[in-house]
Amino acid sequence: MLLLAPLLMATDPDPLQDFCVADLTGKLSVNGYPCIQSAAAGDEFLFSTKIASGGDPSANPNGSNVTELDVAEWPGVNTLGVSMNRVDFAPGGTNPPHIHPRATEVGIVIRGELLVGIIGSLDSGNRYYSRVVRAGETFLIPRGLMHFQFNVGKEEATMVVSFNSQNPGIIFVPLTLFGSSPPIPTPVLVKALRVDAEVVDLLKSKFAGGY
Ligand SMILES: *[C@@H]1O[C@H](CO)[C@@H](O)[C@H](O)[C@H]1NC(C)=O
Ligand SMILES: CC(=O)N[C@H]1CO[C@H](CO)[C@@H](O)[C@@H]1O
Repeated sequence: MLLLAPLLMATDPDPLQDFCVADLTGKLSVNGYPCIQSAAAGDEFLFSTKIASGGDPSANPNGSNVTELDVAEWPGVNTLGVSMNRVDFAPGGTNPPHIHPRATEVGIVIRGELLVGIIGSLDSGNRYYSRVVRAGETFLIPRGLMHFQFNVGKEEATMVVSFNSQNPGIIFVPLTLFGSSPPIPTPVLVKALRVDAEVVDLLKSKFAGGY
């Protein structure tokens, strides 16, 4: 038992070198990607301009556009337990209710005003926490809690968020329920959501092609 204990308590090991720039062509292992040769890891892996500008938030039905900066976009974060995203919002646009299964998120609104909503687990009585967050103000999303952002301003809005994971992952709740592949059987959703099959089928039709 004593010999097993350290294994059971193991978490991500501390980095053993200054950095381990991801070799994205390498085979993914438990704690990220293998490192490229350190001689090939130059300054460019410690700096990025990817979120200096954002995407067009009007190009899709949800009215928001995410510019990702996780390990796939920024190989330098490999094994360091951090990453970032920038999200741009059209007026009335939303980053739909979603969950990051592997990370806590901290964010700052850099222009405009966003309604940020977070729903606690049943431990909190399913509590809805929310506030309108304005330019310069920050918010915190504990790991695993469902949350959303919604642009309540008249202009475009932008936020920049950071995660304590190089690969936080994302579970979009509407897409998960109604757009999984293959789909969740309709009788399950009829029972769980307490609505008729027509309602479930209508919702499924909205997400059949993804988001
Ligand atoms: C985000 O914006 C870029 C252009 O800036 C566009 O090419 C891309 O399709 C947009 N993404 C989505 C999901 O709307
Ligand atoms: C932030 C967000 O939810 N973006 C999604 C909006 O819709 C497009 C597709 O239309 C998705 O790819 C984005 O992830």
